Amino acid sequence: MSLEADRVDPAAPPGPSDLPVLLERGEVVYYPACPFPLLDEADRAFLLGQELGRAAHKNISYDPGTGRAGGFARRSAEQVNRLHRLLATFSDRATQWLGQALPRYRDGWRLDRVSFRPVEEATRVARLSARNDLLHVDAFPTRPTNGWRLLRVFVNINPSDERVWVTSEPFARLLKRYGEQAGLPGRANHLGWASRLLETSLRLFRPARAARSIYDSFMLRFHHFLKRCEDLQEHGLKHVWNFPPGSAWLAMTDTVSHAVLRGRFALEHSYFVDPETLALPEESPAALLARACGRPVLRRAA
Ligand SMILES: O=C(O)CCC(=O)C(=O)O
Ligand SMILES: [Fe+2]
Repeated sequence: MSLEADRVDPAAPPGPSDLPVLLERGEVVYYPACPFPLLDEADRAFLLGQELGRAAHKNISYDPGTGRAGGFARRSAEQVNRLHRLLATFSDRATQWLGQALPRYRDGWRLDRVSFRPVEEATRVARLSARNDLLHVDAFPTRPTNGWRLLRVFVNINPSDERVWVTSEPFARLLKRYGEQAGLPGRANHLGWASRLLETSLRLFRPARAARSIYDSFMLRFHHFLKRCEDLQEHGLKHVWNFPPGSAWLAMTDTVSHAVLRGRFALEHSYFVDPETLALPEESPAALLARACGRPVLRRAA
């Protein structure tokens, strides 16, 4: 790998008017100190002591919409309540700060999940499409967005160790380079038999759930394609980020290609950003994809 090792940029973070443009263009915005109040020492120690419930879980997760948490090993009612309370507090504080930092998105966004990532990334074992140490842009298999953007805030709560990311080029350039190979919508056979079978069975077993939009199917296919793409993984441009303990960073992860190489104990919150509120709607992945394949890719609102 041709790693271009670099320390994170210590420059002052951008303000509310520049931030949307940077994020939508695929920059990672870094905060040397988390810009909202974090947990106190006792709560952090409690959180660092939590374990995953079963091997199937990648992370401990919390849904601020339903108040439900999952993925952790249950020990007592008191522990479960405390974990809920901590994750809900993290969600409130992150969301409050983000609303001030990004007023443009605040009224339209939908809160997705909070996750706590207790597992060391350097030694995690997962099937290829679930591996986060390979460069990719995000597409959540269980939560198609129909063009809503993925905005995520990460905080490294490890008391002593950095979390290490690699980023590469943004979606716009990856689409130009690899879109055809990944299978642009509308091209013959863009869906392999396995994807067609999956789509059909999803519809059979969950008739109430709308089929994925063309956009969502492509984003998922592109996510898998990039992880398998030797050209990108081996020869792509790489920027290494060392996020120190206590730091935070923001990114639109459907645009910035990224991978996590090392670190444990991160907190994360995802948001779905309404495409109507974007600063650069013409540069969104959905608009770029529609232009690349010459057809609409989103489902119209009913
Ligand atoms: O855990 C991280 O630092 C990022 C992993 C990742 O790529 C993801 O959650 O989509
Ligand atoms: Fe990711």
